[in-house]
Formats: sequence, C-alpha cells, structure tokens
Amino acid sequence: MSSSKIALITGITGQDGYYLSKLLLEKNYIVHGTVRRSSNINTDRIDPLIAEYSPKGMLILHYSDLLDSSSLSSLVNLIQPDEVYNLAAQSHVNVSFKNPIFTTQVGTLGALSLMEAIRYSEKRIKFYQASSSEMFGGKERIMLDENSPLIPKSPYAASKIFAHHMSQIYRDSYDLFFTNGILFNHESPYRGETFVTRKITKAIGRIQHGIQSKLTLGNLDASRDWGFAGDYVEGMYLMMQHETPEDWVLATGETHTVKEFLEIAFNSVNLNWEDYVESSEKYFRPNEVDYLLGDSSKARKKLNWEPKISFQELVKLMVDHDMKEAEREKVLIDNNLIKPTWENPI
Ligand code: NAP
Ligand code: G4F
Repeated sequence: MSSSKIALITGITGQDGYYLSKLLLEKNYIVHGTVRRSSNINTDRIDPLIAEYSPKGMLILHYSDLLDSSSLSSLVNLIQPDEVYNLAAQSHVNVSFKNPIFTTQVGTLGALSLMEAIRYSEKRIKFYQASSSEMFGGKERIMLDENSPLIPKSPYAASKIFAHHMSQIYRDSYDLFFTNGILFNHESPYRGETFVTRKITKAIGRIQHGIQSKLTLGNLDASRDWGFAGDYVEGMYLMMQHETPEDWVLATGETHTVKEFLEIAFNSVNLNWEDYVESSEKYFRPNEVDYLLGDSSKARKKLNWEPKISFQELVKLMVDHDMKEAEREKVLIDNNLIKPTWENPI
C-alpha cells in the first residue's frame, strides 16, 4: 500500500484553499493548512471538509501567519510536507492601495520566509507560488502568456512580482522544485464577497428577496478573463506533478467586461441590470488594470489542462448559489435574528 502524500496549504481558509484542499483530500493526501488567529473563527468555507476529514486525521489545521517566519519554519520541520502551496495573501487589489505595507509584507517577506524554510529543509519539498495575471498590468488589448512583460499597477501586483521572481531565483540557484502558477481571475460561490463577481451575484439574490434595492460598483468597463476556481486548482495540482518546475499561465482565453457579467447575471433572473446598478468613484482604484486576456496554450499542451466550466455556466452557478443564500438570509431577517447590511466599504 502506498503512503499518502503530505501537503501544506497556506491560505487554506480562502476560496482556492477550499477547492485545493478538497481536491487533494479526494486524492488521499494528508492536508495541513495554516489558519490566522482572528476574533471570530474564520473557517466557514472549509468547515464541511473539517467535519469529514479531521476525524480521519487527514485534515490538520495550524495557527500560523506568513508574517511569523518562525511559525513557518517550525511547521515545515514538523510536517515534512511533500508539497507546499503558498496561497496566502492579502489578495484584494483595491485594499492593497489602502493597506500597502501589510499587503507587501505578506506578499514579499511572507512568501520569502516560506521559501527559506523549504530551502533549509533536508527533505526535497515542492513549492507552488500563487502568482497572478495582475502582474501584467493589462494596458494593451493583447493575449498574455508566460513571457509577457510584468508591469505592476498596484502594491498587490508589485508584491506578487517579487515573490514570482524569488521563486524563479530559488529554482535556478538551488535546484529546487519551485513552480509559479500565473492565474487569471477565477471565481466561484466561495469567492470573497467584495470581489466584483460575487458582489454582483450576492446583490442579485438580495434584490430578488427584497433585502437590497441597488448595487453600487466602480469601473464597469474593465475586462477580465474569468474562469471557475475548481478548474484552476486542478491546474495547480498538475503543475506540481509535472516533471520540471516551471511558470504556467492558467486562463480561459475569453475576456468579458463587468457590464457583460452584469447583463448575463441579471438576465438570468429576468432583471435589467441598468435598473439596479450605479457606478461610484468610491469603488474606483487609483490605477486600473483595464483589460486581461490570457493565453494558456502551454498548460493546455504540456499539462493537458483545460477549463471545463464556461463563462455563462460560471455566472449561472454563482447566481443560483446566491439566490439560495439570500433566501436563508431573508428568513433570519424576518425572524429578527440578524439585521440586513449590504453597503460594503470596498
Ligand atoms: P482569498 O480568498 O483572499 O484567500 C487568501 C487566503 O490568504 C486566506 O486564507 C487568508 O486568510 C490568507 N491570508 C491573508 N493574509 C495572510 C497572512 N498574513 N498569513 C497567512 N495567511 C494569510 O484568495 P484566493 O482567491 O483564494 O486566492 C488564493 C491565492 O491566489 C492568493 O495568493 C491570491 O493573491 C492568488 N490569486 C488569486 C486569483 C483569483 O482570481 N482568485 C488569481 C491569481 C492569483 P483569512 O481567511 O484569515 O483572511
Ligand atoms: O473582482 P476584482 O476586485 O478582481 P481583480 O482586481 O481583477 O483581482 C482579482 O484577480 C487577480 C487576478 O488578475 C488576483 F490576483 C487578485 O487577487 C484578485 O483575485 O475586480 C475586477 C474588476 C476590476 O477592474 C475592478 O475595478 O472589476 C472592477 N470593479 C468594478 N466595480 C470592481 C467593482 N471591483 C470590486 N472589487 N468592487 C467593485 O465594486
């Protein structure tokens, strides 16, 4: 009987952390995840996985923070993982303008501390760095691949470029299996509620259930290459199984504006988005990435990866989920168990 592989996932409580841990657990991995201490427990997304896999000893959580380098090195020593997936980040681009120092500390020194812990481990540990299409800057209307220039437009993007380059430098200098996934936007019902897609689908559910009457967004003309998060974590896994560590773009090869997302999402419940949506300066960024479109030919050819969920299916799956969530919220509001809140600061 072959023994289970051991994975360590930083950022396991996030959207991708949920999908990746589910995928690895289903592949019989032992999964360790880092959780930040917060005043409320923040494991909502992975609670069903904890219930199913923790009693079997397959899912183990540890308090850690990328800013606490000693916790990272002691975890790596304790766990002796085969694979480390560094998903942890302050991942909201607009917040990175408001909290640039924190975003940069986590994205640069945090990621580097983890790389150092792996470099000094006696075990040969594979490392995945969550790089981002945001690093490209998206000024021109062109398809972007692994060789496209990196032109950061936010503290978030600059910090991702630092970690991306350090991962390449460690790979080349110390012959380590350090791989970079340059992922274009990927969404799901588990997407954070302040990212534009989820903000829209949550609002649709609430509008339909009479909890919310309007939706205020920022730049409606921005265009993104949006895929489904479940498809993208499969790509992460495949990169880590490839014989050599490399840089890989994952993207659908289609781009849509925020307006197009709005149109499909509102139409799916027979509403006209223009009756509900307004645009406010409040949600504009100091510098905008206007257009992102990815070319993932390399991953499609060498990893046999391809996205399975189309843009239209993605929008529908998010709207359907949030309609049900709003139905449950409405019951709680009607029973005076919670108060409706919906105006978001970011
Ligand atoms: P997410 O939902 O925002 O999750 C981020 C995770 O990082 C959360 O678990 C968060 O913990 C954790 N975290 C934040 N600060 C931390 C710190 N100082 N120490 C340890 N953990 C910390 O992001 P995601 O969408 O899953 O994305 C996963 C990774 O891929 C991120 O690095 C993101 O930048 C990158 N990425 C995402 C996309 C995308 O479209 N989703 C595209 C390209 C790259 P809490 O739950 O406690 O906040
Ligand atoms: O959903 P967003 O906040 O995602 P963004 O900025 O593209 O970043 C996401 O994808 C990156 C990959 O390219 C990741 F690295 C990053 O971690 C994150 O997951 O915004 C998408 C677009 C932007 O152009 C933004 O200006 O939507 C526009 N937008 C318009 N109104 C809005 C809003 N974005 C947000 N968050 N909120 C709005 O009200």
